[in-house]
Amino acid sequence: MTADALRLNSGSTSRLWSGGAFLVCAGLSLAPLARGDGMVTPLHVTAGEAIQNEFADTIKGDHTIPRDERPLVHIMYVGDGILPPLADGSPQNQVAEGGETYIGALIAPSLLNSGLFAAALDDPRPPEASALFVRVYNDATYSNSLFYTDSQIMSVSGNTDLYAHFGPMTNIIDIFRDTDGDGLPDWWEHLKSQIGDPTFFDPDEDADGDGMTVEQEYIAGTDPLDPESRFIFTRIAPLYSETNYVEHVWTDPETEITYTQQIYAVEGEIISWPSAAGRLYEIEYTTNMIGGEYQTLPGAEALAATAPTNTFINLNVFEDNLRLYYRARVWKAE
Ligand SMILES: [Ca+2]
Ligand SMILES: [Ca+2]
Ligand SMILES: [Ca+2]
Repeated sequence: MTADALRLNSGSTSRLWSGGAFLVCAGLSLAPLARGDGMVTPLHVTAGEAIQNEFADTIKGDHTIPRDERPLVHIMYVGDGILPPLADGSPQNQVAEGGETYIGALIAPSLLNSGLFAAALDDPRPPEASALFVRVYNDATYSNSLFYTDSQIMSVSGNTDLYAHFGPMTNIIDIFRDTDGDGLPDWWEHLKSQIGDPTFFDPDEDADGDGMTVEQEYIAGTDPLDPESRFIFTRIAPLYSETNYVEHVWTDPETEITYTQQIYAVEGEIISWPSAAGRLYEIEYTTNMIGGEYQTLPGAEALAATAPTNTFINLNVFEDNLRLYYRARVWKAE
């Protein structure tokens, strides 16, 4: 395969599929979350007050039941905002390393039923200025929980311990309500409107002028008010062999200096795009962008999100000098 074999036509424009999928090219880069660098002092995260359940009763860490059967606590990174749990209760925000604990954990036995917990996030400790929050479920597993409560946002600063203060319990089913019936759940409109309006958006409008409607941005997990946030390939680059190369040697006739150059073979192609939790992706290719049939790229079916970026290495071998055009499809995992 030559370097030419997999070149993408970077002049292509967006193409929409039913269900919110399109052909994409061009550049947007999202930096992955930085991790702690060398700090090993544990970060203590503690409940600032007793946590109450949906009936305003204290959630207890009953010492008569095993630790992991007490109500679940997640300490999570804020990232793009405090996102509600998915329909199965699983978190959309990233849980910090060591950030899963239980009510009554790491506190004195006399405090087990006080509705408190403490957690120690050890190495890799969240880096300075990370934004964290705590979610407490009303059961020992998120899949069994019907309610949850989130703390306020806390910023990691030096070796200062963090104290979480909580709002009221929220019914997990309620957050999927769609008051205006436009297909965009209230929680998403509330979060993305930036003004807390649960009926803010028209799903067919392109509110930020980036070529994607609000509904498409909802499906792709991009920001409907940020034109830089859209579903595009952020990287398409050759993957060079580390061992397989052709060596060219020549001598400059004037200086009589001999040069050696290794030209490494292209073994595949690196394809990256911005991704969001709870989405699945598929990459298709064609050799003829004008009216050609797209086929699924072998190995690139129903790829789970590794937010904020997914990368697929295409190692499929095609004929030499065959130019491929890609498009990606995204849908929400059920
Ligand atoms: Ca709605
Ligand atoms: Ca848009
Ligand atoms: Ca956008």
